[in-house]
Amino acid sequence: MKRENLQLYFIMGSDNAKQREPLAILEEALQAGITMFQFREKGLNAFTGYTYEKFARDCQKLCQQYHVPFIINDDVDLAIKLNANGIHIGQDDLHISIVREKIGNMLLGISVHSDAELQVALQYGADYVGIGPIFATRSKHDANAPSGTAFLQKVRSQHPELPIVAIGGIDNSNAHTVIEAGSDGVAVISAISESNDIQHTVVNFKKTFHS
Ligand code: 3NM
Repeated sequence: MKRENLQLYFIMGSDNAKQREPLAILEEALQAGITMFQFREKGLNAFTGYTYEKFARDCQKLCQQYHVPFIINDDVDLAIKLNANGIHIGQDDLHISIVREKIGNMLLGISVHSDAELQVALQYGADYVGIGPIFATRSKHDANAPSGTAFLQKVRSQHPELPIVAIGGIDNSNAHTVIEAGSDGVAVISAISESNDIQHTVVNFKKTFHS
C-alpha cells in the first residue's frame, strides 16, 4: 500500500454523525481531501440488516467517486461481499491468520498495542498497523488507557518502512506530535465528524504533513 494513503484516515459510522447526515459528512470530508475512509458501524443504535449494508454501499460509492480507499471495520464477510479495498481488525476480532486467508490480497490493517501483537501482525502480512489510543478518546467506549507516543516511536525506529497510523483523541492541535513521533498519518473520528467546518479541519491536518 501507499503510505501516503494513511495521512488523513477518516473513520465513521452513523453513531458518530451527531448533528448531520453521515453521508453528507463523508462527502464533505472526501471533497476536502481525506486519503482513506473506514466504515465502522458500531454502538447501540447501529444499523443492521439491509439498512446496514445499504449504508456501507452508499459510503463505498462516494469513496469510489473520489478515488479514496474504502476500508471496512471488523466485518470480513461484508468486505468480501462488497469487494472493499480493505479490512481493519482489532485484537478482539477474528484472528489475523484467518482474516488473511479469507481476504487474499485485500488491504489488511490491524490495531496493535504491544511488541507481541506487532510480531503477529507482521507474521501474517498486515499492510499497516494502527497504534492507539495516543490521547484520550470519547469515540470508543472500550478503548485502552491513552498510551502517548512512546510505543509508536519504538515501532517506527524498529520498522522504518512499516505503514503506521496513529489513532485516539487526535485533532488539529496535537496531530504534529504523532507525525513527529514517526506516524505516517492520523486516523480520526470526532475531529472530522463533529467539525463545524470540515474543509478547514482537513486543510489544517494537511498542513501538519507538509510543515
Ligand atoms: N480505535 P477519535 S481509538 C476507533 O485505540 C478507535 O484502537 C482506537 O476516535 C484505538 O478520533 C478509536 O474521536 C476512536 O478519538 C478514535
